Amino acid sequence: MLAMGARTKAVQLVLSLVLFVWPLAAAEFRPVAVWTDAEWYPKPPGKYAPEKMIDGDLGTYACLLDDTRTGKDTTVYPPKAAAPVTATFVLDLGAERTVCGMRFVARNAWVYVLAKNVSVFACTDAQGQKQTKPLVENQELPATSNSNSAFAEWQPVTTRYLKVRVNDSYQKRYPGPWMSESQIPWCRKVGLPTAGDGKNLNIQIAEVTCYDTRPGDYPVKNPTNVAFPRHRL
Ligand SMILES: [Ca+2]
Repeated sequence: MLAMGARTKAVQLVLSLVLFVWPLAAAEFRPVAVWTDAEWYPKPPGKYAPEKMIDGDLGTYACLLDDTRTGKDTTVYPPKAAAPVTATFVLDLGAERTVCGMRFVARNAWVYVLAKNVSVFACTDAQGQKQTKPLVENQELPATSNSNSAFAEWQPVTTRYLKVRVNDSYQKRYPGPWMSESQIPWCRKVGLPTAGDGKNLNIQIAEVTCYDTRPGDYPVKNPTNVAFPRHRL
């Protein structure tokens, strides 16, 4: 009888823990498909395809090429690409989900090549043409590298498809002169990935996920009266 009572208490404890934790745990949804009308870096074939941003592998990344070729320089790649570096893609969550934000994971390298500014829309088709509803517009993302994440957030919405317009990328010519005169030549010399030389204008994304509750690693600004938050001490 005593054992039964202890077991019941244990079950109650587990249940109450589950009920307590369940609403707080953020669910992240990995899209099941991605569509884009942008080109992607073609060599070697498939290595930088859009699907690499939804394959669950931080070591792979999509490399979308600038789709607004407003420049004159044909020696850059893609030819005539120019800032701002832009592209559009549509994520298919596979089913209707209630989502309030998107995580953009940077490529695992010491280079800033992730999206810099995005607008996100809900839509009702896989190519982002129908009933597009703006969720967040011209959201500036922090410069992010080394598998770290940048976030865009909006009021919760239930949708299957999300259209992302990248309004600019960090992968363009960085302001000089120290990058072009020292950092970039040094990277080339020691064989590290380079970015910011203005020769390649693209957007590189290792992973994209959507979430229903703000994730625990979302960077929250310090309250104005706190020098350093206790949870980060
Ligand atoms: Ca990937």
